[in-house]
Amino acid sequence: MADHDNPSSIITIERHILEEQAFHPEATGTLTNILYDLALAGKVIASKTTRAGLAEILGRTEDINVQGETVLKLDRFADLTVQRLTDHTGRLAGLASEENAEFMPIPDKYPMGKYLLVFDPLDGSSNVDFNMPVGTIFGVYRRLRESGPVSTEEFLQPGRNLVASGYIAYGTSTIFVYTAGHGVHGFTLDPHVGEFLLSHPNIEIPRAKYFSVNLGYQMYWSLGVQRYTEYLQGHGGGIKGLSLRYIGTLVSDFHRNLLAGGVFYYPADSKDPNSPSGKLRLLYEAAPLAFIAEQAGGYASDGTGSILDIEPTSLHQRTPLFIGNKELVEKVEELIRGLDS
Ligand code: AFP
Repeated sequence: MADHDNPSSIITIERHILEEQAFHPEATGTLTNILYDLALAGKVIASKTTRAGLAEILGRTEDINVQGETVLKLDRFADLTVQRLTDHTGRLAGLASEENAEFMPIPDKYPMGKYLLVFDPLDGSSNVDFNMPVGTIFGVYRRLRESGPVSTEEFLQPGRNLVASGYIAYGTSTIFVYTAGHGVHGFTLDPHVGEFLLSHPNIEIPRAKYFSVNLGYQMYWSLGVQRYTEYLQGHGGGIKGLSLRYIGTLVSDFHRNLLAGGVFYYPADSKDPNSPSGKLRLLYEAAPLAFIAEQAGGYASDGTGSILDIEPTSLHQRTPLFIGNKELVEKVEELIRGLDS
């Protein structure tokens, strides 16, 4: 951890992202600025989440989003904040958000850039009512065509194509974690200074301490996933000593396991016949976090192979997700191969 009482050890997010740019001599600074725009969006959203219990913003709207869920005002605020802070800069060619059925092209009055942004503006929003942590997840792709109007197909890129991804966790403090392919770095928002300061350089997942899953759905899982859960609980020669922690906000569960070691999973289940692949979205949640996991020495799988290799077929595609320490995620692949195929 950095010593923020000593000015010479303070590294702001702007400085860090700029220094990362040195890894890419051909870089124009556009990606750097997109990340900085997202950090600003994180600050604005954090200013609302910390006041959620007080402000009029808390409460449900009449609307139902594309996932069939009630949209909270805070979701809409976060969605619009990311759009407003990124759509006019000439850096992006389009945005796709979990909250909108179709992708959002850049308005005609603004210049078009060469990057695409995918994001989940407020992950875990059903936790807002209970003063629990929430987060924003994002991924940045290069667009596939040099020019012309953007199409949905350009967003349907495998996670391997991500040039950067990250999340902002709004918890006891606000933390911005990102990778641009050279390690994973975390920054904590200093509310007095109003800036994200480097607090977690070069994050690597340590030995596993936790497993995180909604055990309430156990009866709906395949045999392989049931055995895996027993393995994590130490039964029949399984791994001993893991603790169970589950918040129900993917960003927060992932962030804890990234720093402390562990595996999070949301498997396929038979609970809802309309959603056989579980609940999580490939584009907005699984792929961006999978890139971070791999950069931190971990791994993310859908139970059969890497999340990063999945070619999406639709914007709101769902996927089973197992993410965290590599050997723990590989173990579920082995059990699913042996018991479910
Ligand atoms: P909400 O945004 O509707 O709260 O969903 C959060 C989420 O997509 C993800 O952040 C959690 O890990 C997961 O759902 C929790 O789902 P369960 O409530 O089914 O366990």
